[in-house]
Amino acid sequence: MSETTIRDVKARLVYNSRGEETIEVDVVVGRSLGRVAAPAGKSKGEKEVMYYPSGGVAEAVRIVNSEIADTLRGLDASNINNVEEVLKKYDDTSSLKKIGGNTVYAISLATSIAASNSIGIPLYKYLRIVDDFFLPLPLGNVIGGGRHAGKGAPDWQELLAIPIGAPDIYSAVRANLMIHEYTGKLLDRALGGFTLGKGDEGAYAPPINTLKGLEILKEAVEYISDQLGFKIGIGVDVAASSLWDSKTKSYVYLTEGKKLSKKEQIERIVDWVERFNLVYVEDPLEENDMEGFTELNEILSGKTLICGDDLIVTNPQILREAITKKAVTALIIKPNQVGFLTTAIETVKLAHKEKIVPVISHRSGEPPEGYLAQLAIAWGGRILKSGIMGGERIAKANELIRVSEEIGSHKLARL
Ligand code: 2PG
Ligand code: MG
Repeated sequence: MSETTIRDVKARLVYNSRGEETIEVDVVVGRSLGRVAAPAGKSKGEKEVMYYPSGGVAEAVRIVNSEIADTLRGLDASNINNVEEVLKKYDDTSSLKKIGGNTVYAISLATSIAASNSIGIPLYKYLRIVDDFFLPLPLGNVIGGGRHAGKGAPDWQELLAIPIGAPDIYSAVRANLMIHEYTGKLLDRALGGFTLGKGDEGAYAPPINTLKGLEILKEAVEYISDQLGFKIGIGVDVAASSLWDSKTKSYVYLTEGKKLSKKEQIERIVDWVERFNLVYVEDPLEENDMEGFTELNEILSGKTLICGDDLIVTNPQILREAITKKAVTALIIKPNQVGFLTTAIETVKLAHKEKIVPVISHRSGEPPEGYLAQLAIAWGGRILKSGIMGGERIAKANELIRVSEEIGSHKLARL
């Protein structure tokens, strides 16, 4: 047995930050353990793989323990392709409906973690695809709504802060936390009392519309930016597929009692990008409207990052199409949208080659671990979208701080 031989694989059912069932996989390599629980989205892209087989998490756990584990035992964990080949043989469907994308993700990543532990190097070095390491800029939700909150919260899913001028990772993380805290005070003042209630990703979920939310966030960002003495940007995830009504072909704003046509939606995005100096706009249009993305990208050219999440779902073929159509300047990387770690890596490499900014991202239902930060560093993600508040979000920021001790806290990405 070599030091990277897989000795054991075991799956179990645990829970994510939203209290939903999820799969957790243990992989033992030599004397080392890799343990990964999968995340889950609520505003999911139509073209994402299926998370689980029809019997849900329990069936996925049974399949791993009784049909997959034996075949994986004895394989070399340092050859991730061989491990993923076994999973591809078991499930050759493009949607991964037999085994589930979350099952594949948890096995692939747990294997890599166990292998990196057994040979004694950190995960970000083990999975590296870049020559030079830098820390991603943390992008975090301050105010939110959409599918991540209840009725009355903003229609746009995420109003975000990104400390683009921070001199080091400590100031970057602190800036986001200070903005979050100060925004709570501003909301309390604006609403004449606010419960400080939060949505799925730790962003405040106040009873206000998106425009009011952006005004309050702008005030908070300017105040904290002045205090800290560096530039902080505002970003948004519109998650426009959640607003889209295919019957009336309109974007429905429940909080405002309004429906916008595609043209009006584009006008609103352009207006608010200018008014609030937005540096990052994710999914401004619904996921099947790549032409709309192209149109918007042309109008806003260079003014802001246009990022595709539900549009591209970490899929290299769709990214290729988006590049040809000049639809985006950034894309979200969520490995469980495609299941296989190697597919996510292929997508990131393509993004680098075509100068598209990779944004490594959490999901709204997360496990309370920090691995995602290591993936962002390994893959040269210029942005890590991982929220601000809540144990499962802080875990990623803390991991950035830990790794910064090795690669230098000043080595922060620039947009
Ligand atoms: C998104 C994500 C994460 P979900 O839309 O970008 O913020 O949400 O995980 O629900 O898809
Ligand atoms: Mg999104």
